Amino acid sequence: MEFPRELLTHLQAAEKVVVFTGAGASAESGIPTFRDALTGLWENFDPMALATPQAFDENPPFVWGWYEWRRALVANCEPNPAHYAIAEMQNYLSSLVVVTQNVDDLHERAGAKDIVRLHGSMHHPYCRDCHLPYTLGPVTQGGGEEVPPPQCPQCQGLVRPGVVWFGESLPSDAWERALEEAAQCDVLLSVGTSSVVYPAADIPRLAKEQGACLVQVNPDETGLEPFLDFSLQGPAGEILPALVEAAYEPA
Ligand code: BV8
Ligand code: ZN
Repeated sequence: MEFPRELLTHLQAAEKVVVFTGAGASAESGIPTFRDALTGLWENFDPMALATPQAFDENPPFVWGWYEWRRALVANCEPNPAHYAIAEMQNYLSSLVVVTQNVDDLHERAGAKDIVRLHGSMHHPYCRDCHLPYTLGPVTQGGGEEVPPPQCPQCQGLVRPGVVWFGESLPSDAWERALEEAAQCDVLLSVGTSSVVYPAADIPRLAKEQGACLVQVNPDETGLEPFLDFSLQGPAGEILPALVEAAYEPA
């Protein structure tokens, strides 16, 4: 796979790289993205009807069951070559920060060390009432049925998924860190995101405005096109390993 010489030079000269990822980074692991027509999780559910605090309050077992279904799916998936290539890049840079919108644990499982989670994690639920973190047991059900959420051992409140729902603000520490890293990076790789969910979708643009080289890895076009320095069209699982090799491990 060929890459523009200028892009390779940017990556070789870079000290700090931010890899900004969305659902597409996990697609080749077998995890449906939110919007891809055939596999989108939301294909079968109304996203605004599920990924909101209102939905959980209205029907806790239905929403908790959806997250347990997803957790079972993720538990049975493996990181894909995109996740491993991102972790590999760490060896060649003084700083590589993964800023992810995803709530799966595939970046960790592939060895990424510095991860900023803008939308939380499906693996770290907490009590809706007293916010006590809750430790999940091994995932049991994968059938997509309703599952009553656990009760908080401290206040008997309902345990909720540890993700940021629509209408909820992002964790301030993660958001502040993401802004800081976007402002300081030499290159930002936007991987597998349709760039339509805010405020996360502002991160690549902010990096560009502060002088970073902005690269997109996505088979499709996204809202980011007008701001890109380089657009690498194709699946991240193929492009990223080739890019890391071309930039850092030339034959
Ligand atoms: C906030 C966690 C305010 C949960 C997620 C109108 C009504 C209501 C709200 C809004 C509105 N207009 C704007 C808003 C704000 C809203 C928003 O942006 N809505 C959008 C839909 C318009 N944002 C919010 O509500 C945010 N909070 O604004 O708070 C506030 C402020 C102060 C105080 C109080 C409140 C919170 C948003 C977070 C929502 N939670 N996830 C869960 O996961 O269940 S978002 C969820 O969807 C994901 O986390 C992800 O971020 C997003 C999906 O986006 P992508 O990751 O980009 O995935 P997508 O499927 O879209 O695209 C996949 C891409 O991959 C595609 O481009 C595809 O081509 C590509 N691809 C496919 N295969 C591959 C590939 N790429 C590479 N390789 C491949 N192989
Ligand atoms: Zn509680």
